Amino acid sequence: MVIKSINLETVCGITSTLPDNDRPEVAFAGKSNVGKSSMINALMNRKSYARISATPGKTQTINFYNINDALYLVDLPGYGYARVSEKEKAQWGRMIERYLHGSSQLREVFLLIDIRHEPSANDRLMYQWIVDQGYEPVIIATKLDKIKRSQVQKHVKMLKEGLALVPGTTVIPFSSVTKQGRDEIWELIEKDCEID
Ligand SMILES: Nc1nc2c(ncn2[C@@H]2O[C@H](COP(=O)(O)OP(=O)(O)OP(=O)(O)O)[C@@H](O)[C@H]2O)c(=O)[nH]1
Ligand SMILES: [Mg+2]
Repeated sequence: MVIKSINLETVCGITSTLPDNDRPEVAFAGKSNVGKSSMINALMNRKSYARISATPGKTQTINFYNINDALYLVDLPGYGYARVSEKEKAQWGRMIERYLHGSSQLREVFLLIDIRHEPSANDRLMYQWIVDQGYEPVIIATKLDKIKRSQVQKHVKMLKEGLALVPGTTVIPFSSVTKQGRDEIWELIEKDCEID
């Protein structure tokens, strides 16, 4: 994908009305701090257009990035952020649910999991829930640069088993640091959004 223009077009808080976009959308879900915003920056060839932070819970809104007026990359708030009240967590859960359930333009959901660690109970719930909504999530194994090359297959297997993935599910190891996996992810997005 040749990036000609990017624009953070819509930012939705807990009580916002979600946009009724007329271009395809792809969304990025995953635990807080897993690297969603970093990945969106890498896809857009930007260092810090999407705000990132070493402290979990950076993205607390649903952010719609308009790419080339052709599609939207949708940055979702992370789950499992400990310093948020139960009430707020529940509100966010409902907001994400409302988006995934209600968007008429959502073509693909990417679920990001840190390649280093066993998926958590929340990761499993999120995966199952996306599947239950009728999507076939693509799994992005993030922070690939943090493990040795010789360990990659073992970690991908751990991830597949830990999430109990539907056989045939695509898993793409990815690093925002080295950009490994970037082209493959764009290819999938272009296919899902029917862009050539
Ligand atoms: N080494 C390495 N660090 C990464 C990578 N991706 C993200 N990080 C770091 O992980 C931290 C969290 O990244 P974010 O992109 O803000 O994570 P997020 O999933 O958007 O987090 P929330 O907005 O809190 O849900 C930052 O310190 C990033 O620099 C990666 O591929 N490799
Ligand atoms: Mg973020």
